[in-house]
Amino acid sequence: MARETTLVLVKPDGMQRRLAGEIIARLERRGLELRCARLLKIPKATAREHYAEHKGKPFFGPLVEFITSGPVLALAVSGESAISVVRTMMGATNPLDSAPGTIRGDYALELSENIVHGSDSKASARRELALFFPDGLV
Ligand code: IDP
Ligand code: MG
Repeated sequence: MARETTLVLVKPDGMQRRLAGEIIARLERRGLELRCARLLKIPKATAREHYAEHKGKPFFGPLVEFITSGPVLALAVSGESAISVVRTMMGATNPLDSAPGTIRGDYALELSENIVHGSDSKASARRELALFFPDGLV
């Protein structure tokens, strides 16, 4: 058990559906702390880097197109075991498998439009936070 910081993105579909406030409220009510926030349209190069682990997969191109299709809200979120706690709150990657009560399980039906991103490990969190908050604020 340790205090961690993780990257959460409210993806373009979440922003378009005005779910940013709901997602922030869930994170805060859980006891997590917002450390930094940025509303931005992700540059293509940043998106490719962010999703580098998926390079070569058939959905990589559409994924980069989608994540750069509109503004996202990037959040640095801290708390006890924040990385896994946020992943559990998000629900399974495919919303058809996400449990009710999770963000994806409550608000999504499509794998490619699943509302939120959350870092999946300490190494990913470090790498992704540096991509979205490069000024050393986090
Ligand atoms: P995660 O967002 O739960 O960490 P990843 O496997 O890292 O899931 O995939 C990144 C994103 O790519 C997913 O959130 C989802 O939107 C999309 N994705 C994952 N697998 C597929 C697929 O097989 N087809 C289309 N989109 C996918
Ligand atoms: Mg992932």
